[in-house]
Formats: sequence, C-alpha cells, structure tokens
Amino acid sequence: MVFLTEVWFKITNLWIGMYNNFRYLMVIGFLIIAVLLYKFPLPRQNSSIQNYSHNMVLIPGGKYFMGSDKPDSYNNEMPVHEVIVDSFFMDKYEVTNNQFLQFVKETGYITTAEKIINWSDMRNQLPPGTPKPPDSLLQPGSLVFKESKYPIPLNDESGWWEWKRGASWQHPLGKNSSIKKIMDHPVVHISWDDAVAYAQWAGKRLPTEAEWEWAARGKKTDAIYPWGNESINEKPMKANFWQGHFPYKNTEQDGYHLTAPVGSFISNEYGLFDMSGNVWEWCSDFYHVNSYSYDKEKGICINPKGPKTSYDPSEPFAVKKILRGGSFLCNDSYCSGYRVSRRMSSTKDTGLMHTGFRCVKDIRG
Ligand SMILES: [Ca+2]
Ligand SMILES: [Ca+2]
Repeated sequence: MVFLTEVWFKITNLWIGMYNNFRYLMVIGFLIIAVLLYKFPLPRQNSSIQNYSHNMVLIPGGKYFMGSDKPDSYNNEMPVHEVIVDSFFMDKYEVTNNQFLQFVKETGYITTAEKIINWSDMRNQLPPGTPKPPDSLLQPGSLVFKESKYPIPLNDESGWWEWKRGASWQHPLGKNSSIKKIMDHPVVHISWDDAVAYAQWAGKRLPTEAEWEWAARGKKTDAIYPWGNESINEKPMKANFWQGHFPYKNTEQDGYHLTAPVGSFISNEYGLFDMSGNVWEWCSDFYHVNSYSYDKEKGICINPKGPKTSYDPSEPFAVKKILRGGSFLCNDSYCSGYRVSRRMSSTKDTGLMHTGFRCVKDIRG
C-alpha cells in the first residue's frame, strides 16, 4: 500500500512537472511566433488592393449592355450593344480642389483656362473662314454659369453661359472668386488635357467610356440611375442636380446651388459617389456620333477604347471627347445627364464651370 502511494505520488509530480514545462514551452512558442511575425509579416492578399483601397474601389469586370433604348434616351445612346470590361480600380470621388492643388504645387502645372488661347489651334476646330476674334477674347478665361432671372429658350446655351476672363479652377466664378472655402468640392474648369495631366501625375488614367458606364451602373445592369429606377426627383435627394426650373429658378431641395462637397449623397453599390450629378466627368474616348452603331456591328466589344477619330455633325470640325454623369445644372427639362447611359461631349480644350473628372487605375498597372 505504501509502495502504491509512493508510485502515485511520483506519477503526480511527474505530471505536474510536465504540465509546468508545457506551459513554459507554450509561452516560449508564442513569443517566438510573435517575433517571427514582427520580423517576417505574412504576405498581403494583393498589394495593389492594399495600396489603393483607401481612395479607390475595385470594380470587378463583367459583361453588360452599354447604352439605352429606353423612351427618354437620346439617339447617340443607341444601339444598345454588348461590352466586356476587365476589372479596374476607380476613384470613389471626383477629384477635389484640394487634390488638384497638390498636383499644381508639385508640378507647377498651368491649366488650359489659365493660358492665352492659341488662335491657330482654335481655328482648326472652327468652320473654314471663321474670322479671328479680338485679342481681348483670347485672354485666359473660361465659361461661367449665368443664372437667368426669367424663362429663356433652352435651345441656346449662350443664354446661361458667360465667358469670364480670369475664371479658372482657382477662380471658378471669375477672377475675384476663390476656392478657399470649397477645397472638398470637385475641381472645375478642367479641360481634357488638364485631366490627363493630373491622372498621369497620380499614376492613374482617365476611364474609358465603357468602364465609366459599367462602374456607374453599380451592379444594376438595366437601371436608369446608379441607385436603380426611382426617379431622381423623389426624396430623399440622391444627387446634386438642379431642382425647379432651369436656368432661372433653383429650389435647392438637395441643399446645393452649385457644386457640393464630394460624397455628399449616397454611393452606388460599388461605393462610388456622385456618378450622377455634381460635375461632368471626362472619359478618355473621342466622341463620334456613330460609334455605338460601329460597335454593335463588331459584336461583343472587349475593353473598347472608343473611336479613333471624333465626329459630331453639329460641330464637324471640333475634336471632341466624352463626358459622363451630368452636373449640378442638370434637370429633366433640359439635360438628364445623371442617367447612367447619357452621353455628352466637348472639345478637349474646353473646361467649364461644371466640368471635372475622376481617375481609374489598372489592377496590374
Ligand atoms: Ca443642386
Ligand atoms: Ca459626377
């Protein structure tokens, strides 16, 4: 009996000793693992995603029907045609004044609106024989929105655009205005050339028109707007556009008369803000009135980059690029630019008070 007690006692001590040693081993093991993880962190899932997820979102690639043949569509939105786009990153927001300021500070870049207009360049985009305007009209400046006090014909844009010397991204309403209090608003008075220069500096590029529309649709492949089919005029307000009667009465139900800080309204399902409204956004493609017809004839278009040349019968000599998404000036009575399929174009050296951009980046860029 004494023998058994001693054996039991020894076995118990041995077990306790092993248990204590095991605890020490566990602690030492954890310490070693912690040191190893500190020195040799685990590889990240995807370095590109890590680097850009803060300001950009991943837009997964896919196939969709580009354009629209719905009743409110314009002829240049037709025919609807099949498009495939690869995955890419896209800025969550339109480029802001603050971001553009950083670009200008680092590079000394001067925008198109801040330069004297080159008449020989301009002449090439006008009908032959167009007389040279006086030098006073070739001074640096841009087109600023001029609100009317009463109803005016909506077929003459000169009724609400005014050329202002000194207007530029730094002075959006004219030379005496400032961006100091709107640094988080989208930069405006940006030409296509300016947008491309910024994108290159940022290590990005402008979206193709097909990428822009695919991203704007936000997984809703047949919807009218980035949020679905609910009318833009239904509350709560889902974008910064023009409520009331354009261009003489803005009831500001969305809270903003002109631009709004980026991200002031709901995002689409990809997490993109202001794909409808706020400012028009440049795309990389030329505008050609028949490009959708040509694309339809090709069958499924894979990563289309637009036509090789520009052609707009209303301005046959102009070299025009695509703009998308509408602006704070859009209203159903005049311009439904906030529809995901709506197309706009402008000469690449034109920046207006409602024109900005956002960038994209290739995943393996
Ligand atoms: Ca508004
Ligand atoms: Ca926009």
